[in-house]
Amino acid sequence: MSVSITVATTGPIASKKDNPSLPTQPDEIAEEVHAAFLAGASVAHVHLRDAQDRPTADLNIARETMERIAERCPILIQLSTGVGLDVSFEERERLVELRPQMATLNPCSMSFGAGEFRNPPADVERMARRMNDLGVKPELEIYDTGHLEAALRLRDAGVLTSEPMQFSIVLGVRGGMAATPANLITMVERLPEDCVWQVIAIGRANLELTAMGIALGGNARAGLEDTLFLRKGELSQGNLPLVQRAVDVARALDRPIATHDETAKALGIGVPAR
Ligand code: KMH
Ligand code: ZN
Repeated sequence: MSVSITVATTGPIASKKDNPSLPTQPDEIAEEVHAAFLAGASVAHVHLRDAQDRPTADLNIARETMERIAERCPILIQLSTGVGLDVSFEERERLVELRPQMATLNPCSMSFGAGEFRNPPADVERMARRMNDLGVKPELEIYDTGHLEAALRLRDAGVLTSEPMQFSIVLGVRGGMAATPANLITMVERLPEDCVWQVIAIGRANLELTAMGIALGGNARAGLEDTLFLRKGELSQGNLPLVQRAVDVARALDRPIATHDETAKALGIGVPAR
């Protein structure tokens, strides 16, 4: 089974002070996504920043970023609806109106570092229904064991109808599950049959848990959103080294890298007409 690699170039938290190679502006993001695509990434997980590099759900910036990516390569675009902790849910949910092929859906509220990540049940349900209506594939971000049950309840209630379900098991956010092999295995054992899943390993355990996810049959995510470092004390010079590393791990484990059309097919979504 091939591995679909997602590049997560930017995220909501880090700044260029933390890693000067962090892409924040549409052209910078598109350049990094293109390099990742050429290295094997088939999905781009996209966070937007305004001109001052603050997280934003501005639709013009989103449109411009999507266009800049699309003119470079046919990678599948997954807009983050997490956006950033200081952006209201109402602004965040409007991003799905741009009809990216995919968008994240964070099913529960939680503490997130020193902040609060607000995803109230009624709002989540409304966004899930809208994603269904617009044909935007949800990627369910699972930060704790109960988040999986919340997602499955939405499926059982007929709110989430897209098959196969697509999950990210997020490990290492302060406020969510710790980044440990035991937590990963517990979550993998509890996933529903026939779903698509990947590990999002935040911070120091990024390499080990990404490799474990691939070894266990999952997809992989790589990029500066999840770790700014290639190894202790060594900043990654952009997203490419992290993507290349995930590709190398997958190949070492004898799992070929999925093209963007193979990924689209596995997810049951249309290939971009570009
Ligand atoms: N950085 C992630 C753990 C999303 O993109 O929807 C949180 C996040 C959510 O950024
Ligand atoms: Zn994100």
